Amino acid sequence: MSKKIILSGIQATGKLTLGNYLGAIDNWVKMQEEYNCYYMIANLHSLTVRNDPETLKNNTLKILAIYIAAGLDPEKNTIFIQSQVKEHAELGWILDCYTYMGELSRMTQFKDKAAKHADNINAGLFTYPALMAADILLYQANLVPVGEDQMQHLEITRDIAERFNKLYGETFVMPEGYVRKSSARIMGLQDPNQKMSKSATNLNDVIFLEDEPDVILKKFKKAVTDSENEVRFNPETKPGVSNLMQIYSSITSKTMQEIEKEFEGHGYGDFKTKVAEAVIEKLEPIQKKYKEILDNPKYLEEIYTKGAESARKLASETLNMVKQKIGIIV
Ligand code: ATP
Ligand code: LTN
Repeated sequence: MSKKIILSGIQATGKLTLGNYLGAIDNWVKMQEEYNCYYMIANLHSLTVRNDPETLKNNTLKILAIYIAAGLDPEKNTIFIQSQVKEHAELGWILDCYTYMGELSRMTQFKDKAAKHADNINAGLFTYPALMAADILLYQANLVPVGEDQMQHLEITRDIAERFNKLYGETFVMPEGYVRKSSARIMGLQDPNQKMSKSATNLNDVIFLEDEPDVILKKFKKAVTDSENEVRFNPETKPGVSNLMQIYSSITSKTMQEIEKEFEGHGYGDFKTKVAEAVIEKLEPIQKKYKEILDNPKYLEEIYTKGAESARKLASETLNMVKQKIGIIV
């Protein structure tokens, strides 16, 4: 039996965070043996906010370097840059025409980003989910590993696919979202009621994958907790401590009970240091490899060139089928 297909991606806007790593990349690494995986850098999606051109280019390559440094094997996976496979933009347009304004206006990501960038609520920000649906459907993906915040986009993708299949007969495979429970939503260290996000304004809220060990330790030490001084899991009443436990758990694979036991009778100071140390230890080899890879732009170019070639094969097959069905001359 042929392997199931996975597709996922990360926008090339800003520096990657511990949330991106635990919520997305680390899961991808675990899936690469079992599935036929397509992992992309969503640089077209990045255009929905304003970027400095040079920074966008650098961020695209940095994310690629992180993918490899974190353990994605370019021999086993198809790793590519979205814009290099033109079929994404083309199917994106087609799917725009099968997506309703009403559906798009319900998207919480759109509402959040529109509030954050009130001076630039562009049409691309609004139709973002149709392009994301194209990313997924082009590869007939069965499974899409993402953080919990992306599940609404998965649902709209399924709605679009189903609508299209009803109109034109079986065309797209129905994708399922896949969220790993332990790291579904890593929260900010300063505001544990908001997800940890690349575009946060308070830098102490976020652990960036590039942060030096002393910076990581400092940020964890400053993390917001509560006045109980008891390491106990309860996201409702103890969001700060629970978030730190979540991070510790997804790195060490310990259960919440095991963590509660480990820190019974210890204060928060000790706990925070242990969480920081676990994160530092996990990130150190990744950071080392990341620096080496970034120093070798030729290697990166080889990877994305080969990835795009391989991605194009499946993408163009799907796009041609779609065009034939809707009456666009191929
Ligand atoms: P932005 O802040 O610019 O919206 P982001 O940090 O949310 O960016 P995305 O590119 O939107 O990053 O997300 C890439 C992947 O990382 C998605 O699968 C998303 O669900 C996951 N992810 C992002 N932040 C978190 C988080 N805090 N916890 C778990 N998963 C996350
Ligand atoms: N919208 C996603 C990034 C993204 C994506 C995709 C994720 C773009 N295309 C396709 C999975 C599948 C986000 O994380 N903000």
